[in-house]
Amino acid sequence: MAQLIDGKAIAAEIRAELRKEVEDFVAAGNRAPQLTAILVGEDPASQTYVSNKMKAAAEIGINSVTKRISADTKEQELLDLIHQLNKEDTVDGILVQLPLPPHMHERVVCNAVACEKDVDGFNEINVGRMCLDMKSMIPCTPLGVQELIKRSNIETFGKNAVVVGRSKNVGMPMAMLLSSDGKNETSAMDATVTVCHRYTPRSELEKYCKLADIIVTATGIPSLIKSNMVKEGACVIDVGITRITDENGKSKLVGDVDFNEVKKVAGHITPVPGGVGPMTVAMLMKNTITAAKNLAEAKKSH
Ligand code: BQF
Repeated sequence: MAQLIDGKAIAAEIRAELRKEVEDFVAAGNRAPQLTAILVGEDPASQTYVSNKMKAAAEIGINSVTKRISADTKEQELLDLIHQLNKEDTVDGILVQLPLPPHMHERVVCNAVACEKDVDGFNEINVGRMCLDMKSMIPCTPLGVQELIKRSNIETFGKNAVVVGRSKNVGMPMAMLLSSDGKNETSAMDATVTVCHRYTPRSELEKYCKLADIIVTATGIPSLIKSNMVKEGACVIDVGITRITDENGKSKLVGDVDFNEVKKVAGHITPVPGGVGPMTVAMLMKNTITAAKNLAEAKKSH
C-alpha cells in the first residue's frame, strides 16, 4: 500500500515557516510583503483560487489586494493596470488569475508583469531563465511538486520520470525542473524525463508510465492513470483537478489518477484534493516573499 503524500499538511508546515520568515523580515525594519491579484470576470473556480491565495497570505502576514475587473474589460485597460502596479513601490508580487476571457492574449498579459514581481513565473524572461537552469521565479505548481518530492525524501537523481501533459504552466516547467542540472543555479533533480501528451498513443503512454519511478500527471482527464500503468513502488503525483458529479449526484474534485487502485501498487501517492493544490498556494507565498526580499535589497543598493 502506498504512503500518502499529505500535501495539505506539508503546505501548512511551509506556511508556518514562511510566517516566521515574514516576521523576521518585518522585525528587520521592512514593511510586510504585498501581493496583488487581478481577477478578470467571475469564473467560479478562479474566484475560489484567488480567495484561497488571499487567505493564505493573511495567515502568513503578507498584505494582499484583489483587483476585480469585468470580463468585458479591454485588454489595453488590463495592461495599463499591470503597468501601474509594476511601478507601485508598495507592490511586491503581481498575479493575473488564469484563464483570461477569450478576447485577451494570455502571452501579452503575462509578459506585461514586471519580471521581479512576476510571482507566477509566467513572463517569458522568467520562463527562459528557468529553461536555462538560471535563478528565476518558478511557476508555483511545478515548484510545489518539487517541494513535495523533496520533503517526502523521494530520490530523483538518475531516476526515470514521466510528465503527462505539456501545458505551458505545469507540464513543460515540471519537465524542466525534473531534468534540471545541479551544476547550475537551481536545485537539481537530475531525472531522465519523458513528456507524454494528447498525441502520445495510449499504448505508448502505458509503456512509458510503467518504466517510470516518478509519474507527474497534469491533464484534467479523470482515471487516465490506471494501476496496470504504474511500476511497483513508483511515486505518483496527481496535479489533475476536475469537478465531477459522483454516483450520488454530489459534486466533487478528482485527479487524473485512479486513486483507489493505483495506491495498491505505488510507493507514494498524492490525493486530490489535499495533494498538490495546497502546495501551489504555499509556493505562491514563497515567491511573494522572495520578490519582496529582492525588491528591498535592490532599493537599499540605490
Ligand atoms: C486542494 C488552478 C487549474 C487552472 C488554474 C487547494 C487549490 C486547489 C486545490 C488552489 C489552481 C489549482 C489554482 C486545493 C490554485 C490550485 O485542497 O486540493 C488549493 O487554489 N489552486 C489556480 O490559481 O489556478 C488554476 C488549476
